Amino acid sequence: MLFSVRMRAAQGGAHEVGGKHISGAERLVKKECLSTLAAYMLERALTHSRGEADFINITVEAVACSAIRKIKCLAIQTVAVDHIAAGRAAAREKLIQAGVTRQAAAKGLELLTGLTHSLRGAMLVCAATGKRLDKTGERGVRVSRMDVEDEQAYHHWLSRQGYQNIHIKEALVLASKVSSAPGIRAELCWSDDPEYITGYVASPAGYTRITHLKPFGSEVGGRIFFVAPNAAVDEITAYLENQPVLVQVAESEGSSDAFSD
Ligand code: PML
Repeated sequence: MLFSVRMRAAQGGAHEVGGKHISGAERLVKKECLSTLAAYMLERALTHSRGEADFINITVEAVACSAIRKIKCLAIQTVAVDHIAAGRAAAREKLIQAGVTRQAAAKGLELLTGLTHSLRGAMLVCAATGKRLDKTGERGVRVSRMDVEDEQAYHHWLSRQGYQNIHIKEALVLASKVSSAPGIRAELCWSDDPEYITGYVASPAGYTRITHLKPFGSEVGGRIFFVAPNAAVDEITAYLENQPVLVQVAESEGSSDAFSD
């Protein structure tokens, strides 16, 4: 048995009563890790660069191992750009390569740039029209119940490729789960951390980091999941929110080709 641990923190009261989102985290861990992890999550919510939380919710739920789906980690590529306009143009092209229409890619970018504050979850958008499909409003769809299968192997795999920071570690697990959902064509994300300007486009073909997607100092970030036209939005949402997933990395050096199923 594993335990799903979900943390969300806000300032000015709970999210439900209009508090500002400060931090969130998702893990799937063994029982013996629970108290250390809960203490780490509390500390993180109280010392975040978005501000100090005054509402912190940590939910712990048992998950049967038989319910867990194992999926492969997406391979990483980094595209270095000098400024936001170049970053957003690169993001648009990546989305188009992943099967999002030019119109939907432009609308998705508009939706993210048009936010005045960060959503806790993601917007689901049609990959053909760019129309928002989920009905979750200010909350967004929150991707939950995921982790890596072997934390040490994951950290080695990342650091062999020169990647160390917590943003990548967490975002790549989330993006791998999102890309494994039925009907997902691509994801576009940039951080709500004011000090972090790298964002990414992910799709079943891989995870492309783009080094400049938002202005330094901006607290507004978010995620758009582009879904195939006529995809079952309720089914995708249920998978993203409820299906427990463990992400596996390839065992041999920095390559995701080395998997044996
Ligand atoms: C986040 O931390 O909120 C999103 C991180 C996006 C980019 C992560 C990366 O550097 O690959």
